[in-house]
Amino acid sequence: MKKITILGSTGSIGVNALNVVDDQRDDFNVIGLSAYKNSKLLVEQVKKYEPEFVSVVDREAARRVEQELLTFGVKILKGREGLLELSSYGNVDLMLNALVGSSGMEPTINAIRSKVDVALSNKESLVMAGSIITNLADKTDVKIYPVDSEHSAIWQCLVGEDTKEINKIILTGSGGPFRELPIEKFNTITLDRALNHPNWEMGKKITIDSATMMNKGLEVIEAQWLFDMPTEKIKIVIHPQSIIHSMVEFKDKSIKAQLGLPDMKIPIQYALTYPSHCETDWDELDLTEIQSLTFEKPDFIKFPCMRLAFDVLNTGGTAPAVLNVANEQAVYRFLNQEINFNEIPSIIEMACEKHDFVSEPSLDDILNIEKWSTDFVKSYHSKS
Ligand code: MN3
Repeated sequence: MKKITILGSTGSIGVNALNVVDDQRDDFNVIGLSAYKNSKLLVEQVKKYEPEFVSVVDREAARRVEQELLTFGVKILKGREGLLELSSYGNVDLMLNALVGSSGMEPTINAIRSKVDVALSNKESLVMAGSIITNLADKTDVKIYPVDSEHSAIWQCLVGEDTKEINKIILTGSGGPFRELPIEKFNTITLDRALNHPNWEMGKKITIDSATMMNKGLEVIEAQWLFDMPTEKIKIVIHPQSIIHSMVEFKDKSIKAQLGLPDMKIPIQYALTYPSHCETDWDELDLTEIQSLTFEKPDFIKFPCMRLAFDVLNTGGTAPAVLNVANEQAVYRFLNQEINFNEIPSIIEMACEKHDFVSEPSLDDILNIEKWSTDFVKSYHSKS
């Protein structure tokens, strides 16, 4: 039985992961769960999976959870410190990090320090601190298993291969809801339209990241660290049907691709059960029904967030962390309807230009830059 902790168990990835656990109930023992503030769902999960620990970041929600679970033998860890404590707990085999945003970085580092393998859905961890995390994982011999569907696809394509023979990695992306919208109309984009993704059901932050295409940019950075690839060997191809989840081209120009219906349960389960592909009763992909798979070049003019991601990757140091935090804060402001869609990339670009660059940042440098970038975006006055 694999002992697992799931951070962000009440979010979209966390809920899907528990569905996977339901299907493979004899293989997993859930030791820890964590939520930000969804106390109702967390209490249900605790009653069902009987973990030893839960962490609740929001204090008010933590009190509610405590009251509901008075007679339950579960230790409740509160606040941000509680989350950091849960992620440092070493007596588990695998921690799924399904937290949203830069708050997921320290928990990833904690798990690796405690020699716990990480199934990583929180791509922001690697965007913020890719060098620190990959060095630490090497030193402690901890494995990082990708959960992001594109990276899971690449990982599956690389089973049995020599990574020195990779010619390039081809990340596919659906293009989001505004792929066909002319650039002149981008100033009319409303929150509702941006929250309406054509193929994937996801949380709000990543749905907006998909609309701006920053999600693909973050994934380029994530791929660089996961697969130790130089920037010039990572390409983006737009593939609106989201059936091919990514590809690897080898030196002989042979290309391997991984296909499947756009359902996050597939990459989640592979990360939890690797190297096995376990039996499921999920829907099958019928290519005769899909009929055609199409591909386009990415549009870096319409979607400047993708260009910014390649820029910070080339700059290195603290630049990707600034991009990540500025993006996150800008997305929250867009979700609060305080700024318009076009302002997201401009704010990020300003933050990247203005920050005090550090070329080989320590964890403290990154935490300082996180604070600076947050303040920078919060103090921005919208022009709309
Ligand atoms: Mn993805």
